[in-house]
Parts: sequence; C-alpha cells; structure tokens
Amino acid sequence: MSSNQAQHRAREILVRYCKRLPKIELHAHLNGSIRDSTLLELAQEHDQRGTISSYPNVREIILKEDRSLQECFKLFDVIHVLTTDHSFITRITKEVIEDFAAENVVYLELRTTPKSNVLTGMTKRSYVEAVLAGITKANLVLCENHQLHAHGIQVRLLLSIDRRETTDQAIETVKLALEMKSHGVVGIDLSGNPVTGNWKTFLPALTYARQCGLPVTLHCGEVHNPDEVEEMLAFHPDRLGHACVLQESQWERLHNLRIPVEVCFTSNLRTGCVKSICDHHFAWLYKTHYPLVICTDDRGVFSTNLSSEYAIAATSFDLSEHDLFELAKNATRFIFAEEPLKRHLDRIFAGVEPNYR
Ligand code: 6MZ
Repeated sequence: MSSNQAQHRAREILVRYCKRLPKIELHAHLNGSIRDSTLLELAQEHDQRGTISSYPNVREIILKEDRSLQECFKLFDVIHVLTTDHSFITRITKEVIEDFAAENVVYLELRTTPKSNVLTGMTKRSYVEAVLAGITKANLVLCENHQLHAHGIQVRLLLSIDRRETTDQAIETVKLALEMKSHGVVGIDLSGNPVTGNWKTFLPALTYARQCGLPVTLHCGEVHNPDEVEEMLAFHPDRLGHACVLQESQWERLHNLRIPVEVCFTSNLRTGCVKSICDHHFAWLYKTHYPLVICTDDRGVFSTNLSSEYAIAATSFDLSEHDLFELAKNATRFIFAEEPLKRHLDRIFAGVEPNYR
C-alpha cells in the first residue's frame, strides 16, 4: 500500500470512528444548519410565489463555497427570507434533528432566534411553537426508525437574542424562554453579527434570565473587541461561544474562570476568526485541561458536521480515538438541561465505554 493509500485508509477509519461515537452538540444555530437541498427547494417555492426577486442570485449565494464573516451574515439574511413560514420552520427543525441523529448525536442543544413577521402573521411565540412542532415530528420519525438510532437523540432549545435587537425585544425573548421552559427551552444565547450593536443593550435581559435561573451562553471574541470580551468575562456566563480573539491577560483570566468554551473549528477558519488550524486556541485549551466542547456552529452554512469536527481535532492536534471519546463524554458536564437527563447521557457513555478503550 502506498503512503497516500495508507493515509486515505487511516482517514476513512477515523471518520467512521467519529461518526459512530455518541456525541453532544451544544452550539448549533437552526437557520445555519439547513441542508443546501432544502434551501434551494424553498428558494424555488418563493420564486414561484414571486416572493424573491432573482432565483439564480439566491442559488449562487447559497452554493458559494468560501465566505467571510460578513458574507455569512448576508447569507443569514437570505436564509431568513426563505424561512418566514411556520411550516418551513417546522420542516427545517425536523430535518436538522434527523441530520444530527444520523451521525449519532445523542443530545442536541439547538439554538434559534425567535422572529416576528407581520406579513406571515408570525410572532416570536408562534415561531418557537413551529420549532417545537418540528422537534415533535423528528421524534416521531426517529422513534419509528429506532433501530438506526440506538441511543435516540434528546433535543433541548436555547432562544437566541440577535445583536440587532432592542433591550425590550431581548427581554421579550427571555420571558418567552421562561414560559416555554416546560417545553424544553433550557437557556439563552446572545449571537448575531459581532460588529453590530453593543452587547450592553442586552445586559438587562441577560441579567433577568440569570435571576430567573436560565443559563446563558454568549458569543464572545469572534472579532477584536477587547473591551467587550472584558465585560463578558466579568458577567461570567455559563458558557462562551468561540472565544477566539482574546488578549494575553484575558486568556489568563479565562483560564482561572473556567467558563466552558464551545469550539467550532470549521466556522472559525472559514470566517477568519482564527488564521489557521495551528493557531486555534483549542491546542492551548486542551493542553491545560480547560472545559470545552466541540461543536458545528452552522453545519449547513459551513458544509460540515459534528463527526468531521471531531476528525479535525484528531488530525490537527494528534488526538487518539480514546481522547476523542473522553472529549465527547466530558461534554455532558456542560449541558444546560436538567440533572436526570445528564445522568441518562452519562449512562449512555458508560455503557459504550468498553468499546472505545
Ligand atoms: C454569531 C451567529 C453565527 O437564530 O436564525 N449566528 N452569530 N456568530 C456566528 N458565527 C458564524 N452563526 C449564526 O440562526 C441564524 C442566526 O444565528 C446567529 C446569527 O444571528 C444568525 O442570523 P437562527 O436560527
């Protein structure tokens, strides 16, 4: 076997292993995780209804390979035009869950920004209800095919606040999350274009969430903004998304705070938040036994999946299969869901551990 063939074979074995591994996904945006084929179908439907002006343009934007961070946010604007119907929201939720289940994700914390739209009669509440309907549909389909998904997939929801929103809109989202707690909403996320708005606008809403016992995760340090990073660390959220661009003293501070970090390799590389995989802060986090979890961010927008992200960790940082298993297993410590579910997930990992030593 040539060395190329051997490498190819080793890669195949690794990818198969990563797919088989039970995994926890804690940073996945619903509208960033839609299949390209579904987006194209929705675009065609809108084209026939005359609700988008140029199908070829939309198609080109959807299928573009490389995107800067700002181009990503242009794409999100396009996607949001395509997903304004309740039925579409239900459909994409169901498909996204099926896709994660198909690669052995056993717990998915899906996040999405509740949106209102006067034209389609959508309110933040009806948006979330459409998402919940998608979760129910996915559960039904997956139950019917339970032999394909030995451990099943538990889905919980985080409601996101977009950095373009106002304080009042953010508070509305937190109130909605509190009302929907019994339906599987387990926390709040602050996301959106990092060069837009001021995160302090959302501090009243985030503080309110915390006072009411809702965990909070913040997108932090996707771009150079040391003052914001400083303030976010002082707020001490329950988790941090990305945390790529920090100053020396802030890395030290983070190290002491031990706030779990949601790491998204492909997203960080594609958007240029991190120059190369060798420069990725995962190396430092991992070496120092820092609490972290590997995630996808936007599996559709970045054409990735959680198994590939684990494979990237293995090949780029020389991790063994057992190291990957430990990473996946430890992620249960950082979920926002209730304790009994944590114990259920721990049992899944304990049950399969002998196969992964
Ligand atoms: C910050 C991001 C993001 O909420 O409509 N989003 N926010 N940084 C990122 N890194 C690339 N990727 C996605 O999903 C899409 C929304 O998630 C946030 C943005 O607000 C985007 O509009 P939902 O389901």
